[in-house]
Amino acid sequence: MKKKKLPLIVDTDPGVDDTLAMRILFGSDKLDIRLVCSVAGNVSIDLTTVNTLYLTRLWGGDIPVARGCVSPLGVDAAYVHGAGGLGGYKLPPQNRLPDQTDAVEATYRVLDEAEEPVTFITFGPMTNIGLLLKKHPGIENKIARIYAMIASKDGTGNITPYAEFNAYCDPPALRAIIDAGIETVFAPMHLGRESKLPMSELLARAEGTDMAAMMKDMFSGYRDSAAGDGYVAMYDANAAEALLRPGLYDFVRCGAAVNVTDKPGQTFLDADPDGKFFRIEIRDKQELADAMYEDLFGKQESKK
Ligand SMILES: [Ca+2]
Repeated sequence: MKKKKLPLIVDTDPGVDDTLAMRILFGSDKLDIRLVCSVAGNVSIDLTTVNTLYLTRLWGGDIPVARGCVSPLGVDAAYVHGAGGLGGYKLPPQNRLPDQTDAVEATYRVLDEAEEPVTFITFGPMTNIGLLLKKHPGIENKIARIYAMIASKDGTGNITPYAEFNAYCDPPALRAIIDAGIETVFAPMHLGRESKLPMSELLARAEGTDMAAMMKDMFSGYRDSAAGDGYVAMYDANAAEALLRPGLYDFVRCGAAVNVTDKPGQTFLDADPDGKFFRIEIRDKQELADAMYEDLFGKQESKK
């Protein structure tokens, strides 16, 4: 019997590493992606929406795309991801508009119509889901689980000394998810660096695929000082792989706390056998890298 596909909503702010994570998701035959929402984060909502629409049409066909929320703080990470969000890659001219103009209501409709709880994967700030919980109390019961690239496990940060970027952009939204007790699998900040991949190897493997030219341009305008020159920190891809290949990670049961006052966005994911949440840790870096290469570019003959 054919296995049922997992109903999924994707929430993203592309983003160079979002792009790679989306490629991994769209390449899977295990998912029933019902909606893709943009959210402001790496760049403004106008740009993340254009990028989300482009990437979804490229790899996901007619999956509906909804425009999400603006950034409450107006911060972005264009210094890492380039002015347009996709490094040095310039999108071909597009005239398509999002199918829905309000990601919060589009998400609500998908959940309301679903016969079973729906899983989420989030690669950006939690703004859309935070607002969803506020506007539609009780809707958390229709959310099966959230896989999220957000937070650090120990109160350290990248955008500030104490806050990870996605958590920093909207701490109250993250708190709303924690308070609602939605089972969340956190792919914390440090995994991005632990799973970093050399651009040269990514480009060599992309050779001959539809991603070759795009990745070359993308990497030309991308620089993450945390990963180091010549590397891509695979932050968002860890959330995708945790969903698709859970065996690559240890799922550590934990609590979750986020500071919304004096150190906004500071998070702690302390191990706790009675905790409601999970944080993932990489089991074997080489195995994970091989899985990411395969999910990005397909199975390849080993290079002699
Ligand atoms: Ca992201």
